[in-house]
Amino acid sequence: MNSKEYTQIELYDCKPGQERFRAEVLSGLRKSQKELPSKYFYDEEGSRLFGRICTLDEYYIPRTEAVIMEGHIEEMVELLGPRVLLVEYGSGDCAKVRVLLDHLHDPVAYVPVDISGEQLLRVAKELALNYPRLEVLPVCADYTSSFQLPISRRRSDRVVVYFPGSTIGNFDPIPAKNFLEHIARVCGMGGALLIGVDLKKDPAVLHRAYNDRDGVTAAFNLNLLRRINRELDCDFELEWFQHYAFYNPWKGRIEMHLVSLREQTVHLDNAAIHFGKGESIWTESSYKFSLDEFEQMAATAGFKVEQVWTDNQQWFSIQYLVNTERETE
Ligand code: AVI
Repeated sequence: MNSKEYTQIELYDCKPGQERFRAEVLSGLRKSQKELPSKYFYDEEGSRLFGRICTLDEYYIPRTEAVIMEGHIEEMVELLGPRVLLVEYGSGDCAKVRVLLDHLHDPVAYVPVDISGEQLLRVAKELALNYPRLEVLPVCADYTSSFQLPISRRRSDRVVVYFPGSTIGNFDPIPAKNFLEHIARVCGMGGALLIGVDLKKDPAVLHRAYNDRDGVTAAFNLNLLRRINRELDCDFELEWFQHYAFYNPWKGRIEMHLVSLREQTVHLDNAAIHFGKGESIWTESSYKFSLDEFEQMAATAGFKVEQVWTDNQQWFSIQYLVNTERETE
């Protein structure tokens, strides 16, 4: 094997344990507006269902983002420059990053970060085979908490974080700003962020995207309860909860809930959690931005928006941000 080829893949495991999962579920269900963190959607079945959502006609995000990427990839890699260390948050099946990896000039390493360890190791091995000159350093972690970036063998000219899919929209405004600040520290002064940002649009389009006719999004939402039953030995009766998603124009976000169809009590450890008929568990927010709103939020985190690419309908954007303020952690 050529010494420049990297096919030995080791996983850096910083995955949150079951105890944290249990604690976050319990504290969310004890709130007056019950809630569950959306990051727990992605067990094996949840990741599979999300993969199906991404193929739905109604869910415009992946195809719109892909069209923008493909149409502007040359400009993007020019801006990113050579010898980049590329970090992807929430890398999933690592499908999107391939366009970048195919075009980047001599990338030093690729660090996919994901909470789903088995999938991560499998796709990291595949990538290492497909890109033998690239060092692949997978990190299994909840990327919303801080974790140590692995050190690449070759020195990079800059660290670039890739955060596609508008997952930034799944954070509330203050956590979103904190998260962008954390990214700024990871990529360091002069480092950059290439991020997918979903834009404000006709609420009817948004409503359809989160209420697809095949009920895949509903199954994705309900699967969270199935996961909690299985992993935390809880007794949610899934047939008595219903998916409910709507656009809240005042807050500029889709809210996804699970509504209790009757009065009922659910048990978790020693806690009995009571639900009134019609009461909901808030499972996800998906914020939609105007270009100005996003630019302002990025600026509060120390990022300057240098370039924005959108589709013809201005439904989605990919933005290139440079860290002008924050030193590395
Ligand atoms: C991952 N995230 C950007 C998706 C979204 O659109 O907020 C998750 C999703 N929820 C329902 N459908 C898709």
